[in-house]
Formats: sequence, structure tokens, C-alpha cells
Amino acid sequence: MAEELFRRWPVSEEKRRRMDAAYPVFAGDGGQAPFGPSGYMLPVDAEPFLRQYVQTPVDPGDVWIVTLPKCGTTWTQEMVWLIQNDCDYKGAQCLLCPDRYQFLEIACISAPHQREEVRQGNNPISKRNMFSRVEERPKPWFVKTHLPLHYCPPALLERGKVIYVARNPKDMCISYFNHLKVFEERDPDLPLDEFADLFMAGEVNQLPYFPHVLEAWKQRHNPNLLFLFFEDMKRDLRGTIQKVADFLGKSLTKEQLDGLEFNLHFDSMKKNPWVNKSMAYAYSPLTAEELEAMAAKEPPPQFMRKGQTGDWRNHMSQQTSDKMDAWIQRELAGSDLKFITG
Ligand code: PPS
Repeated sequence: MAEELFRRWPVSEEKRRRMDAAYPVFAGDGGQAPFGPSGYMLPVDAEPFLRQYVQTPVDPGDVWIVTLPKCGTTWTQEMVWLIQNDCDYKGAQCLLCPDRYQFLEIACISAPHQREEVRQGNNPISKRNMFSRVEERPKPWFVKTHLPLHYCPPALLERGKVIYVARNPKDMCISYFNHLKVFEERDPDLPLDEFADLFMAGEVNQLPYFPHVLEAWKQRHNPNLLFLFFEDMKRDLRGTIQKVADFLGKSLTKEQLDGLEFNLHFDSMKKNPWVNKSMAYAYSPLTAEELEAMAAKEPPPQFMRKGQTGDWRNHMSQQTSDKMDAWIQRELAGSDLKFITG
């Protein structure tokens, strides 16, 4: 394995100050740093994790959902699980992660002190999610990851199946801006314009954006990778379900298609606690009882926020929107990849 893959790049004083101010939760643990050929941003101690992830075993039948954050991961996870399990809605009444999927790099992307809190805390779900052993995985195995393909095991595209989902960067930026606030991973008062600059510079956990998407786009003709767009899922959910079923080699009856279309609609998923509430249960050091007590006092922020294409228009200044358009155009020069921004 080429050592460049795991190389941690130095961070200038100025960049360190900017990132520590934007993401105080990581600052005390040494902050974040870019890794490997694309400068993938992770906590500074990520190297041993990456070495481990790239060696993850893959068996025929394993399905990996590979995405950048906030690009339709949960939606696709639920779709794939239901299709693979013959629309077993009763069986789907358990958490997406970790009961039905392994979120591969969840320990690595958390600030080191938070990892330790989970390790020492009393929430068995979080512990299982963060520290379950790959050898104990069920078969076939369902994986969710935001890692770029170069940190996925090389055997994945030979033996497993990958569904890659891309979302236009303007909506992803807005959704991620909200997510990082909900999960207390950024300064709550960080202005969106400043976040958008960090986003475009790749100075956000699990970015940069374009190397991730373009690496997968290059594989779009690989028979073991299905490349989807969030915007197409939104525009034609039924067609997407059919496409995913074909890719997985499953046939669906008209009734099954009707049921999936209904259950995978945003309104249904928003009401489904196994996909909407799962984050708090799965990643908190608090016990389920403590989380229930907190939720009774104040409803927790919803993971399923708006689920729209073009929501960036409701949030972005004209100046930031123009900057992003110019950035997208620059980054896509010479590529046939195109985004629908609503
Ligand atoms: S994560 O945390 O990275 O796994 O997030 P991810 O699941 O990739 O993305 C969350 C966004 O997807 C929206 N979502 C949906 N939109 C439409 N229909 C359905 N069924 C659906 N399910 C999830 C979710 O609301 C987040 O987008 P925003 O724009 O924040 O609403």
C-alpha cells in the first residue's frame, strides 16, 4: 500500500487558527488535518484508522453506500436494506446504524475526547456502533461510509457492490452547515458565508468535495458501482428504486414498488423513528433512558430536515452563491459531470 495514501499534510498556522475557531470541539485534541492524495480532512490522529479501513474484508453480497455527508446516505441505506430484505418492514424496526449497517469510520471522524466518552459511557448502542469488531460482522454486510473510494478496500469494486450518491454542493453545504450545528461540531455562531468558504477550501471534516465525487464518477461504468444523484431520487423515486433493485439483482412486484415508494418518501421517513432519531441514540455517550428524558423536556432537532433540492436559495447570499457557481464551474472544467441545483 503506497505510503502517500496515509500521509498527513502540515497545516499552516493561519489555517489552524481558522479551523480551530470554526470547530472548537476538535481544537483541544489537536484539530483536524488533510490526509492522503485528496487532502481528506479528519482529526489529526486518523492515520491508524485509515490503515485499518482500507483493509476491511469484503465478501460477495456485501453492499456499501458511499457518499459525502448529507448527500442522501440514510435515504439510500433504507432503500437498499428494504430491497435486499424483500420489504421486511417489521425487520426494519431497528436502528439503521448499528443494527442494520456498520458506519465504517464513525470512531475516526469523532473528536478523540468524544470517542473516549463513548468508550467509557453507558450507552451500549453507541459502543457497538463505534467499536464493533469487523470480524463479528453479519453476512451479507451493509456498510455506510463517507470515506472516498481510495480509503475503501481495493477488493470492494471487485467483490462487493457500491452505491454512490452525489448531491449538488450548494444543498450539501446548507445541509452540512445545519448538521454540524445539531451535532455541536462547529461554532454555533459561524456565519454561513464563512462556512461556505471553508467548504470550498475543503476545510471541513470529511471534505474536500470534488475529489470525492470525481473519483466515484470515474467508476460510473464499473458494473459493481451504481452512481446516483440525490436530485434524481427526489425527482423520480420510483424509477430510482427500480434502478437500485436491478443493480442488486432483485425483482420487485408492483405492490412492493408501491410500498417502497410510500415508505421512502420524505414524509414517511421523517415519521420513522428508526431512521430519523437513530443518530442521537447511536452516537451519544448518554444511555437510552437519559436520551428519552432529555427528549421529553425538549424535542431533539430532527435529522430529516427538509429533504429538498434548491433549499440553498433560502439561505445563501447572492455573493456566496456566485462564488460557489464559479468554484463548481472551475472544478468541473473538462468533466462531463453536471449537477442539478434546483
Ligand atoms: S448523513 O448524516 O451524512 O448520513 O446524512 P444523509 O443521510 O446523507 O443526508 C441527510 C439529508 O438527506 C435528506 N433526506 C431525504 N430527502 C428526501 N427524501 C428522503 N426520503 C430523505 N431522507 C433523508 C435529509 O433531510 C437531509 O437533507 P436536508 O437538506 O438537511 O433536509
